[in-house]
Amino acid sequence: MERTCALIGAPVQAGASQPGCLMGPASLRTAGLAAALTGLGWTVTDLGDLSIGDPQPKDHSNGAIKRLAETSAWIETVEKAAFDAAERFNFPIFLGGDHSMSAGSVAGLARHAAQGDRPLFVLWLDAHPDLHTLQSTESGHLHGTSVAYFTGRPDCEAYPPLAVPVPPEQVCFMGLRSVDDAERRRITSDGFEAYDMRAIDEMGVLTPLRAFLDRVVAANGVLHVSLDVDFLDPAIAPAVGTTVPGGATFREAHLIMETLHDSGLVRSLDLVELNPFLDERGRTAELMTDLAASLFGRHIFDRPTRSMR
Ligand code: B3U
Ligand code: MN
Ligand code: MN
Repeated sequence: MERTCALIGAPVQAGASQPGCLMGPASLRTAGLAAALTGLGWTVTDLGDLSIGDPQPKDHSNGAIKRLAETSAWIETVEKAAFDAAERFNFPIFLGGDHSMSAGSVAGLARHAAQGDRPLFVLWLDAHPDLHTLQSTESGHLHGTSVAYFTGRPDCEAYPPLAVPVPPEQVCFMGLRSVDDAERRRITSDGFEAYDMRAIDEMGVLTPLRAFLDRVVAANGVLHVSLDVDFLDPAIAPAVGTTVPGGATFREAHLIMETLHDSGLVRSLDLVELNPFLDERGRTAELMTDLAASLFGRHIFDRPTRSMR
C-alpha cells in the first residue's frame, strides 16, 4: 500500500479555557513529527496551517458560550480540509489546536468515509467526553462540545450544518475521569462505548481496545483516533490547560498506539490540546510525537502481527 501522510495545522484556541494552543502545530513540528514518520517509511507532506477570516459575531441564548463565531468558522474550515486531505492522502494528521478542531476533522472524515460506503469509527482518547451541547455547556468553552456536534445531537444548530453524523455506537471513549452530569446521562442513554480510568485500572488497556477494534472490523469500518494531551497523566504531559490527575501512563499510551498500528484500521489522527506555553522543555510535544510514531509502526522488536485487515 502507498504510504502518504499529510500534516494539517489548525492553530485554533478559541475553544480552550486559556490561550496557548495556537502554538501547538509549531511545537509538534519542532519536535520532529515529519522526520519521525519519514523515518518509518512514510511520504510526508506538510500542508502548513489553516486559517480563518474575521467572522461576524454570533449570539446564542446560552450566555456562557465563548467565541462561538470563531469556533464555528474553524469547524467549517477544518471540515473541508479534512475531506480534501482524506481524498488526496492515505493518512491525514491534524495538528491542534484545541479539541474543538476535531468537530471539523471528524465531520469531514465522516463525509469522506460515507462517500466510500464505509462507516467511520472514532477512538476518543481524553479525560473528558467533550459531549456538551451549546445549551448544556456551563463553562462555555467550546472544546467541550465536539463529540455532541459530530454525533448530530440537537442543540448544536449554531454550528455549521453537519453532512454525515457519526452514530454514538461508533464512538469509543478511553481515559475518562472528568465527566459532567449532562455528559454522563448522554453516555449511558446514547450507546457510546466508554471506558473510564477505573475500567482501565481493572482491565488494562488491551481488553477494551480489542473489543472496540473487533467491532470496527465487523462493520468494515475505518478508524479515526483523536488524542487529547489530557488523556495522559499530567506528570508525563504537563502542556495542557485542563490537567486531570490519574491519566494514562507512558506505557499504556504506547501500547494503545502499537496495538492500533498492528490493527491496520486507523486512517487519520488528531493531536490536540497541546499548549506549548505550559510545556517543560518540549517534553509533551516530544511525547505526542513519539506516540504518533508508535501508531505509524515504530517498535522495538518485530512481532507476529495480529492484523485485523
Ligand atoms: N467538561 C468541562 C471541562 C472540559 C471539557 N473539555 C475540556 N475540559 N478540555 C467543560 O468545560 O465543558
Ligand atoms: Mn478533549
Ligand atoms: Mn480533555
